[in-house]
Amino acid sequence: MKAPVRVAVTGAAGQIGYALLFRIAAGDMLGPDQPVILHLLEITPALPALQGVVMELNDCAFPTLAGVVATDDVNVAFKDVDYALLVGARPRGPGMERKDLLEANGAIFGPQGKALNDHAKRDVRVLVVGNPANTNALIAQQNAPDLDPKCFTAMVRLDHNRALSQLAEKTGAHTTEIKKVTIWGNHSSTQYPDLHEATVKGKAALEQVDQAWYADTFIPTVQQRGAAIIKARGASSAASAASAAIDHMRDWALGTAEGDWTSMGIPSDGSYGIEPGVIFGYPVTVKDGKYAIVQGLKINEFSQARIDATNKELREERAGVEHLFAK
Ligand code: NAX
Repeated sequence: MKAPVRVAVTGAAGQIGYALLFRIAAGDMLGPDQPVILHLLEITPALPALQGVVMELNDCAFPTLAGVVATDDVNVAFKDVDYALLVGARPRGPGMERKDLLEANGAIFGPQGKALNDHAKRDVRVLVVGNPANTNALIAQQNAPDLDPKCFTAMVRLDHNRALSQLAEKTGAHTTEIKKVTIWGNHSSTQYPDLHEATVKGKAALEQVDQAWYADTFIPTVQQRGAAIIKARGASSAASAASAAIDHMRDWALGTAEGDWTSMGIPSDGSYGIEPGVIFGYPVTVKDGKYAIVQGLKINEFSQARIDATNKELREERAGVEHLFAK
């Protein structure tokens, strides 16, 4: 067994938290030889419920669970952490405007960014799941001036996995036989699930499905999948979101498979014409713990229009939260 690492999870008593913690503790995220100490953050009224979750975690007697810290103090939660999964967020209430939602989340992710800045390991890997995930990640990043901006990422992996699942169902393949799917841009309905480079059983995906299915069924189905789950289940995606968070962190820590890539929301660096300043879904490979944007892909007119639309939305979200950035 390796020495334990510290993994913070916020919103730990929520529904994603309940699906996530047991898998992290069981070794699904960092491997069966990597013990973890969980740092669980909740708001004060949720601490009794969190205590119940801690009791259950202990009752699992996981070989890879080396300790649990449960707290409502963000400075304790992020002390010396190697990984931070920021799940807890303010949901959109009835009649709440987008502006109010961004503002309410700024009050959460600004202080959390600062606490990471002050207390986390210098190479902390941060994944923001709480919505609006890309812009919440940007707020946290902009309040952590002493950390490498590349420490901050947002989750588009659930969208990526949903795209794999839709394409697998359509082509009769297994998701493991599909490579090189990309989610560009925002984790929202403007995201662009791109199949131009994707292969199914080694052959171009877009030669195996017709363009009408791609444009009129596949893309909107992936974009609207979150709403479809809410309609069916009466609650938003939880187990699948937790599973995607595990996938994102595992690939970031342990690397992507040879000959494939994944999608991560990461700070834009000018690649594919996306100027720095937003957290953007890109195709990435990971090696030795560092992610890199897949370069040199040809972007046709169809793709460019969709990448532009999701970029525009992220720039608008950014404009709404710039006043929350540390000077
Ligand atoms: P829940 O409402 O079940 O849980 C959220 C938890 O966060 C609650 O227990 C709450 O007490 C806690 N919390 C609130 N403010 C906090 C703070 N300042 N510090 C610590 N904890 C805090 O929501 P859940 O279904 O678990 O979803 C969590 C977030 O994930 C939501 O913002 C949701 O929109 C988002 N999602 C993101 C997805 C993605 O792909 N990026 C997909 C799934 C999900 O919709």
